[in-house]
Amino acid sequence: MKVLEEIADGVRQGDSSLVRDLIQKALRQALAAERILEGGLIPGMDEVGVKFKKNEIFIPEVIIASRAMKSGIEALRPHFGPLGLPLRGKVIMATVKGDLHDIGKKIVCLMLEAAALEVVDLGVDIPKEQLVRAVRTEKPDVVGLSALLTSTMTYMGEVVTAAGAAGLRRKIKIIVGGAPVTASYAEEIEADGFAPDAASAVTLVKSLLSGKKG
Ligand code: B1M
Repeated sequence: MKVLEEIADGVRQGDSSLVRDLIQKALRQALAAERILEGGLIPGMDEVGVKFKKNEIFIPEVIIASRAMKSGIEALRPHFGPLGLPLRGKVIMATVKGDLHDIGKKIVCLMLEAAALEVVDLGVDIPKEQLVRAVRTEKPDVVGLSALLTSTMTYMGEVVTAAGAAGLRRKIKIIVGGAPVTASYAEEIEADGFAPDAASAVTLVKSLLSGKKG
């Protein structure tokens, strides 16, 4: 679909206002928010990733593309939920200490909110002490950790250990995700689950909540 390709191109060019305008155009064409996200914004950012890896573009271009991506996510936010459904559970989300990547995490937050879950997004570069404090004050059902670097992924294990040491491990489910994270790594650090993408994160949280509450 032409408008989706144009949105992907807008992200690649890092043109935030173009991306926002094109999203409005796509919405006027009655395209669903999920389709715009999955068929326009994400492919655009994926291509930025490929070019970055091949050294065809550099950090400044990636930052500008990231801003356009985030502004697209914000433009879509009102068109996802929570559709007036009662809240079904509470999730704290964080990108772990040392890691500044938050585009994927924001998409996970958006999809969880659209599934009528309450989401508290702590942000990026979050140390385990802050997470423990947040679990005590927010009393979430689930804690979702995101990491995009192989060097920061290991910090997820430290968060699981810290939650245990604080006596909170049985009160929450901890799930992990992000490009370098795998199901076997989640198992290794004794997390309660792994999701490869935002849609799977919603399915995982729902299944953990029904197990926990049922
Ligand atoms: Co960075 N970066 N980056 N970067 N960056 C990667 C991750 C990298 C793979 C690029 C590469 O070399 N090919 C590489 C990591 C290599 C590695 O460790 N294996 C890398 C590097 C090296 C770095 C720096 C070290 C570069 C430098 O300074 N020399 C630096 C580190 C900074 C830091 O964090 N301390 C750095 C910086 C940056 C920017 C700031 C410029 C920018 C981030 C902007 C931002 O997020 N606000 C950036 C970006 C944008 C990328 C790439 C190009 C794109 C990431 C992205 O947003 N993808 C990335 C290359 C790539 O991934 N191909 C790269 C789109 C997003 C929708 O996907 O985040 O995977 P993703 O999220 C998905 C799933 O992973 C999943 O669902 C999401 C949606 O489906 N998911 C979860 C994510 N979290 C989840 C949590 C869940 C469940 C699912 O449950 C809790």
